[in-house]
Amino acid sequence: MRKLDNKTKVELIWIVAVIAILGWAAVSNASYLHTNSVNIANPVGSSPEGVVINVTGYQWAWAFQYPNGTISTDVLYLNNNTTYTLMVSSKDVIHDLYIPQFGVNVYAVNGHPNQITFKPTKAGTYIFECVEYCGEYHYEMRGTVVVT
Ligand SMILES: [Cu+2]
Repeated sequence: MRKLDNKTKVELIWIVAVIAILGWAAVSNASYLHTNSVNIANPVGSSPEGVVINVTGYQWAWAFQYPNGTISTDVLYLNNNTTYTLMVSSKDVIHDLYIPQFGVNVYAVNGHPNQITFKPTKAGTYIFECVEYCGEYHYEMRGTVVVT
């Protein structure tokens, strides 16, 4: 058998390393997509799952209305291991509610509510923000999600 020279060895190491990195990326991406695949916003209409929270974006804050009628502003209170459906709408211009921890990203459009379903599985405090530029104080449309 022919002995490999050093150049060929280095090349083989590079090839194996690149395949390993791409393989790892493919597997982690596939598992992320698998766990978040149901997390897609839809127009309101299909029957909502779990606890329904009405979310209203307006210049420049978010209001969350819970089933008992209470409203919180800029803090979203959730219970761990509970399924929620957010009914997201806007009072004025287009906003976009983004909660990266739960894979939630849903447009808030006046007259066209969208819904999204998700389930927090870890207690903690997370962030949310508006990711659609919506005017002068757009940066104020951020807050916390408190999961207990
Ligand atoms: Cu906004």
